[in-house]
Amino acid sequence: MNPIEGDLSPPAGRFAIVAAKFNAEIVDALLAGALEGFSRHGVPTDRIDVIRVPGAFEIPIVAHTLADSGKYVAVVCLGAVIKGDTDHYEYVCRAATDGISQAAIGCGVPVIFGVLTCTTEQQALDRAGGKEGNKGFDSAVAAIEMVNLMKKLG
Ligand code: INI
Repeated sequence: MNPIEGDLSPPAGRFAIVAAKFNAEIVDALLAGALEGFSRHGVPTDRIDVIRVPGAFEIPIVAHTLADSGKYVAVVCLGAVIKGDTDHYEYVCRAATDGISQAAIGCGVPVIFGVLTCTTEQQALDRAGGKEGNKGFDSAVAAIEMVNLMKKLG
């Protein structure tokens, strides 16, 4: 067997982060985690562009545009969708998940899903620097791993 995987060595190139403004307190914590994840793995802040969008629903079109631009080696998507009293949550989650995965597949550039989909605000806080870690940090690490993997596969 010859396992092929991406390592966490610092890749060259620019990264983009698309971050929703909705549930800003949580997404800002994810963003801080992502920047920390990049910097700890040798990607400085001046090689990262941060683009803010109104909500998770708007992430896919911007992620697709960025991934397609040829300017970035990977795009990290950050958002927090929290269940309310209606089924609105389901539609926003579906649009974000489907759209983000389509952007990655359609552009051939890693587009990382760092969108929390939670039943309660506490679950989201726990995953945005709380007791369950920081999904933004994990997303930055996944982006680096995927860039290095795609390089090996190419
Ligand atoms: N956007 C989010 O990012 N998180 C949410 O929890 C959310 N809820 O629950 O409504 C949300 N809605 C806004 C949506 O993403 C769009 O910005 C809006 O519908 C305009 O298209």
